[in-house]
Amino acid sequence: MSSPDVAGHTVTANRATVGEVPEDMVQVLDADGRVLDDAAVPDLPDEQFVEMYREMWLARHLDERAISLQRQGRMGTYPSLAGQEAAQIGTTHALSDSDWILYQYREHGAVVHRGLAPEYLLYWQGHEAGNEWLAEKNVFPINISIGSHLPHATGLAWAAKLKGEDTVFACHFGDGATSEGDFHEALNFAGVFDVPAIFVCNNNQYAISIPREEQTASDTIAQKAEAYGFDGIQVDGMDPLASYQVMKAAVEKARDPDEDQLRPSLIETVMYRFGAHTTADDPSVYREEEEVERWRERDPLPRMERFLRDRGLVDDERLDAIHEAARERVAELVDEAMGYEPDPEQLFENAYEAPTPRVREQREYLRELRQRHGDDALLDED
Ligand SMILES: Cc1ncc(C[n+]2csc(CCOP(=O)(O)OP(=O)(O)O)c2C)c(N)n1
Ligand SMILES: [Mg+2]
Repeated sequence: MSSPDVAGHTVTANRATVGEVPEDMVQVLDADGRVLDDAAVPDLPDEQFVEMYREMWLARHLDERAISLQRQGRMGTYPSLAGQEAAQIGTTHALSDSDWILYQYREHGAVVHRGLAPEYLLYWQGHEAGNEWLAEKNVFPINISIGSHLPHATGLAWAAKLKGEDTVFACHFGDGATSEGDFHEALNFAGVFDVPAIFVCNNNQYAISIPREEQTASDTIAQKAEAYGFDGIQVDGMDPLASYQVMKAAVEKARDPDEDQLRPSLIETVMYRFGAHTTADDPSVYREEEEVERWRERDPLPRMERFLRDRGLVDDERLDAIHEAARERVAELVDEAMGYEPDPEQLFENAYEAPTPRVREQREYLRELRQRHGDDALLDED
């Protein structure tokens, strides 16, 4: 068993393949949710453990609803998060609300912890308003271009350090993003300038159809940190308590490092994506159902439920109430998001700081069309 301390951890595992669960990653819970003999449970109030479960359950339910809405043609392409909730929710619990999160596109769990609003769904319906709302939660806009937000995380963290602030920047990305030049540039300068950035690599074993062993010849992703001079650690990303514990140590180090420590960390959260890459993907062409079933045995939700039951924090009745409240909340979010009426003028905003002559011309043309025919006629598919 590894110590949950980020500092000085050396990773020794052999190159992991998709089928394998690394043995020496940090874990608090075993695959069934029982506390491991030599593990320390994070020192948190009991209600915070229940809150972690509540958020994970809500995130899973939201995921199911989003996929169903996409299938009904009421939402756009959506990347599923099922299987990955623990890493995102566990690590975000270790941040202050004033710390910033930068994420790729799949890490809805991190946003769930910050408090969801209907606006979050708007992005996935194709409205820019969904991206804008994230700023209220200290979350940067969604990054579909893989790895492009990592240098921003380094730069933002460097700026905060120069300004004497103690803000931490948590940057989530996937295993596939580690093959981008941006990953190496960001981590290199994070080390050089010793910035308070924590790089959370959500290693869900695949970049669309490319398995982890074809992504990198390194034994682990965590060990890449060594090349940049700071700590890397591998943690069970399907264990919310281990994810919290490792992140907590990384946050403390980022804010207040010892003399011999650098502020940044690379945390590899080992996990599996249960569903398709997005609603536009068919995973059956590149992976076996048997592999999915093996990883499902490590599902973070039943594991956390087991932990809560063993500590006497929940019973059937309380769990039913948690699930019902989450269903109601998600139904409200969906209802409100579906009632959103976008302003067609938004189409011409945001690409440029000020509209170019061509954008002005197009905006004018649409205005004329709307005036001449009315919106109903323009939306009529016939
Ligand atoms: C720069 C860039 N190259 C390629 C793509 C196409 N693409 C979209 S998602 C994806 C896989 C990313 O995998 P990973 O970083 O592991 O994240 P995951 O989807 O598994 O969460 C790729 C290659 C892209 N969006 N951006
Ligand atoms: Mg991936």
